[in-house]
Amino acid sequence: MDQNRIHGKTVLITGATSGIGESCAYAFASMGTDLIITGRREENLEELARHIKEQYPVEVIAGNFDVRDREACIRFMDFLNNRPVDILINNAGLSRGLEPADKADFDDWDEMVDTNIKGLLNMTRLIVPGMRSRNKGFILNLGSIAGHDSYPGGSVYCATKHAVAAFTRSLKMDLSGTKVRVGMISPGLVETEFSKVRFHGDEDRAKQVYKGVEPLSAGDVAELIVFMANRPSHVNILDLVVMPVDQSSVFLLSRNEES
Ligand code: NDP
Ligand code: 8X3
Repeated sequence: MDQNRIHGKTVLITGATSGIGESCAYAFASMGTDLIITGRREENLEELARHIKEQYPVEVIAGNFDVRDREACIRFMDFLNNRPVDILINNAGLSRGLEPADKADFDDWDEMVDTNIKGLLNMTRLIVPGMRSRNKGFILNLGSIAGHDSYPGGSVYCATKHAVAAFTRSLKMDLSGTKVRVGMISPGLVETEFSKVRFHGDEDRAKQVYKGVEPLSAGDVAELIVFMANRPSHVNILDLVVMPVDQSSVFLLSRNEES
């Protein structure tokens, strides 16, 4: 069995109120990692904190804020009062809409850019100085296969994930000479609230995305994120691309039409 190198460390997870972030909270707690969980839906955060504390002997701190709001991010970091964050999971993110670029909604674009890029930048800028001064830490960004390729209707979502990929590589270089590790994970299709959010709450349309394929689960991705965090301190996985076996590219899904 793999050695546990993250027991007693502290992980801060953005977007822990559902999907991959929520699964990461359980996966890290099962390793004995203390949690700082954040997101906008306060009720979900409270429920998650309660469930984790019932099951695992770890500390759980919840932060209810919007990563787009830089002042709120700063206030939360002040509240943490220099508590060291060993692992930062920049997970909060979303897609909105699937319209061609010439018909897309400006507000959808703003929301994706402000959350997926600027929110991630806010949290990284606030947390990395502590990691640099301690000469250790791990920043894990949620990329996507949409950060490696583009697809019609995904123009701005794909652009935000390409930005995450570019930023991740630069950040690794900026931290060259330190022992701080930087990486990203680039999943394909994962069944979470992602498609429901993309289609503004249209559950039927969201279900069609996963019809006839076995997508990744949030737990599959969380397991890999824990694996990345748990590597020896000299091992840096820069990018881990993972898709379900039924998916071979952003375009190629093998659907079982009968199911
Ligand atoms: P979910 O919609 O289930 O989760 C998204 C999380 O992000 C929620 O916890 C949400 O919390 C949080 N979030 C969104 N906007 C904000 C904000 N402004 N401030 C704080 N938190 C925010 O989707 P996933 O779990 O699938 O998505 C997680 C990440 O994984 C995203 O970055 C996504 O792009 C990426 N990804 C997803 C894939 C997929 O197929 N599902 C594939 C590849 C990457 P709340 O609403 O409470 O704020
Ligand atoms: C989510 C995967 O292919 O829907 O990042 O963009 S995809």
